[in-house]
Amino acid sequence: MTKVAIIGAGPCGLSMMRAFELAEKNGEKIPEIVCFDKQDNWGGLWNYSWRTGSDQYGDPIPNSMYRYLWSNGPKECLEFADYSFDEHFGKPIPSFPPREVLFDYIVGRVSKGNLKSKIKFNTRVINTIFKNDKFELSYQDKVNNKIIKDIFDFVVVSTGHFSVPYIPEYKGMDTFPGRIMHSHDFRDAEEFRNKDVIVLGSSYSAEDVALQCNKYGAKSVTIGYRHNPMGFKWPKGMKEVHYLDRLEGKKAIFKDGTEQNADVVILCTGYLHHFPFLEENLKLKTNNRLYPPKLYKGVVWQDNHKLLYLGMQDQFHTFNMFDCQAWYARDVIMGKIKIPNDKEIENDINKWVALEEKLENPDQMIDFQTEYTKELHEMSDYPKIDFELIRKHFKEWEHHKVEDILTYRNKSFSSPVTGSVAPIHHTPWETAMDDSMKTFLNK
Ligand code: FAD
Ligand code: NA7
Repeated sequence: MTKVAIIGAGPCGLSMMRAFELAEKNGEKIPEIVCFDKQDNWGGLWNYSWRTGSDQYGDPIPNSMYRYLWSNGPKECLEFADYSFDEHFGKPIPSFPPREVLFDYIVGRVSKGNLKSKIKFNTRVINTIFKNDKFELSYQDKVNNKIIKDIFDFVVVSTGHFSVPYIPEYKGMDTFPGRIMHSHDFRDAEEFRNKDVIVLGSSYSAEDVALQCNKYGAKSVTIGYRHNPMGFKWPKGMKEVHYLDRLEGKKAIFKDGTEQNADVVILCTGYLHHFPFLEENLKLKTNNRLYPPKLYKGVVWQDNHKLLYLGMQDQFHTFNMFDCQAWYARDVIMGKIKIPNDKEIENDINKWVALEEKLENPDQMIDFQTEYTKELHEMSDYPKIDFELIRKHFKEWEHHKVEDILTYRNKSFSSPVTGSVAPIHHTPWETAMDDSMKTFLNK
């Protein structure tokens, strides 16, 4: 019997398991599945952990999410086609839920059957080699500190790529008297109340960590961008300046001459695609981009079609794109989709990479990833979902952010699955200090 290893039980790994589960429900004979996760629960990054550094077994913590994290895009854009928010919560809920609510939704879909029994928790895959047309996986049972080996026909890598921080160095860091940390280790903005905070970076983490610090009472927040400023209308107490030149004692000195007192520097400088558990010729090597090369249809490893990667793209689309990838991967594994010859694969990858390299603004990037997801969607029986509406929502969301970065999370969107319109949340995001599911759902 064909045997499949799924490495990681975050949203991508769970999409993969769900795809097989539905095929089985349809009467198809599915392969044997073993899923591994190094955490003690499923949900990936959405499974919040207070821990930073390494866990009780000495293994690096994958979690990068923090307290008071609210969805950074409309939930309607990530809705599962086969399991709507209305179905899970029994009523329409607002468009920008906090982390706990999304965690509940993700695991709700997979909790009804027996999928959890197929996951080995607290189990870290440490090595994968390909020989004699099979994969030999070595994994560590962390609790009992045992190394075990097993053989698989296919490997699905769904380990995420926002867990291993990229940490640049700036002049003066070695003598800075305050705290220097990466957003990977950021957990609670309360820590920075009355502090002068420097945030470096200009993407999602920089934006959200900076806003969080401001919301929870930092004295000042100064964002240092490298290439392009985010350019939002920042509220009182926040500013965005060009690139940190150096730290001198407690002073941060920027390229544009700005000098700012600093208690803490938070590096929101992104993450590394890091696969220490794969042999060299199986490793995807890429920066964070919308179309990493060497992945046919963004999923199948060009040099070995029995190795599949999920969710390795930079992301506008998330959960339903992961689903489209997983449904496609399932059909490749089950032989329902045939992979073309090497030349066609190369041409297809090159076509997407060339298109990606021409993208100039967020609207074009949204179009690009929507087209990619739609193409995948058409290749499997993933249920109907309105990607044109999702495209429209993403563009509207981008424009809401430009209008006012403090209020974009107070808006409402309609579901691409059920058509229902989200109610406006009872408390505007700027003043909603409690992010618990109970408070979010119950008022
Ligand atoms: P992950 O969620 O990272 O899950 C990977 C899993 O693999 C983990 O459980 C990990 O333990 C396991 N694993 C890793 N290595 C091994 C190994 N060697 N052996 C066994 N198991 C292993 N997306 C949104 O849609 N909306 C948001 O608001 C949003 N906010 C975000 C905020 C932050 C701070 C970050 C970092 C990301 C955010 N994202 C958001 C994007 C997020 O990456 C995706 O939503 C999603 O979690 C990706 O799923 P994944 O399964 O690919 O990876
Ligand atoms: P991203 O989106 O990969 O962004 C990384 C950012 O880091 C980006 O703005 C880079 O700026 C910046 N960067 C990288 N190196 C440096 C140095 N040396 N100095 C200053 N800035 C630097 O990662 P995020 O953590 O923001 O987002 C990851 C996920 O978390 C995302 O999917 C969200 O949903 C939440 P550049 O543009 O290259 O100048």
